[in-house]
Amino acid sequence: MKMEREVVGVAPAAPFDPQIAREDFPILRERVNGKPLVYLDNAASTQKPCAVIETLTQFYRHDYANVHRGVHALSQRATERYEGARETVRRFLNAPSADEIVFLRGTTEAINLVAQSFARPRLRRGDNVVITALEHHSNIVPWQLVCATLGVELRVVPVNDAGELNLEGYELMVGRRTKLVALTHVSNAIGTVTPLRGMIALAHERGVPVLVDGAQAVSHLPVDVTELDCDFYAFSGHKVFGPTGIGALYAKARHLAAMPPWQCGGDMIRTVAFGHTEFADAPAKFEAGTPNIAGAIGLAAALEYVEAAGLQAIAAHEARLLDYVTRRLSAIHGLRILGTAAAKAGIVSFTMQGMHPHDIGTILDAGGVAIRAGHHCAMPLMQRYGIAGTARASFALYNTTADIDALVAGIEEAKRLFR
Ligand code: C6P
Repeated sequence: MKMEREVVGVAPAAPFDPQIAREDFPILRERVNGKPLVYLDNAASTQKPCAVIETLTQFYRHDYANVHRGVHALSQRATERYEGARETVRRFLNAPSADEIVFLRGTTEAINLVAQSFARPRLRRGDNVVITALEHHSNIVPWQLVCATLGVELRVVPVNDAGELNLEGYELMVGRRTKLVALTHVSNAIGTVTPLRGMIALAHERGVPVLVDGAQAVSHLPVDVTELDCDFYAFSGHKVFGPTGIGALYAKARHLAAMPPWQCGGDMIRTVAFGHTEFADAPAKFEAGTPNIAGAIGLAAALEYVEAAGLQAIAAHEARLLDYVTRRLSAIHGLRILGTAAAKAGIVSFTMQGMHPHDIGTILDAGGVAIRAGHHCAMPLMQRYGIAGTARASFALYNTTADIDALVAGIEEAKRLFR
């Protein structure tokens, strides 16, 4: 089968005004080192709109209690809001059922759950798991751990210099003994958007389930798990304007039904006796203990905020920012952009001749510009390019071309200091 490269189609959308969005984020009015904050570290974590901050405050002030336990009014209210949040996540991902949404701490915990509960019992010596060279450590190390203990091969789809996956290599790698494909939707380190549809279809033709790491996609692109037909989709709330410590795993119902629980305790059982325990159905089976109730409710507020802004409009706005930053940075002598894939989300990674990425980050910070510098928890990808790390600017709906001008001015200042 020949796979077409998917170029991310951004449908024309109503013009999006980042200035209006900025009003919703109080932290953007902060000054840092005496300068107005320019926040370009959204891939690490996004800032929170009033809608989320106020939802959390309102919940703790008026509705807070533990969930699924009490007959009293507050517990019922909290339970309704928590389960309502699950329905919001379902709608956001267009999953068939809210029972297919498991609340977890984030992407990392979601991938570890799939590795331990789905993959481990199915893997036999001589099998393989396929990942890609673009992965974050969270989508490498959990697989390494299960593969190493079971004598399973970890196969890695390579990337070309532009940061695009080698799809011919992928076709050859997914074989008779492949038990799972795990790949990122958007690379956190260089911004590549992977051609998911074709890759999932190919894996499915060969009977192989697919996990998608959606940590960097959900705040940038519309995600439809039904259309993608992925088996698992993981994301973190804090990267989509929600609280930290909350995220979700979408998993097809039949997989969840077949997976044993990974952590055990309260709320995930039907009956317990000393001789035998009967587990609850999914998703409760995977949510042992008191969950992050406020986190889930705050996440739902964040997703509603994003839905109201419109992901098509956000994607179109960020595409314009990416275009602008790429043009501005390309004009800087001695600057190298890492990742020039045809399909990219709002992330730009770069190095500067004669300068360590940390120095770039420190000088930019002095000017109030927040970026991330380092390996971005993607050390194998850095090794692929023969570098230790990059400076990375990553965008969200509230960023403007003025933010990019401040970034460029900071880089020029760094060049001047290092001359
Ligand atoms: N990337 C970054 O600065 P958690 O920590 O579980 O919320 O997300 C982990 C994770 C998994 N996959 C991808 C593609 C990611 O980008 C991240 C987090 C941050 O790029 C922090 S290292």
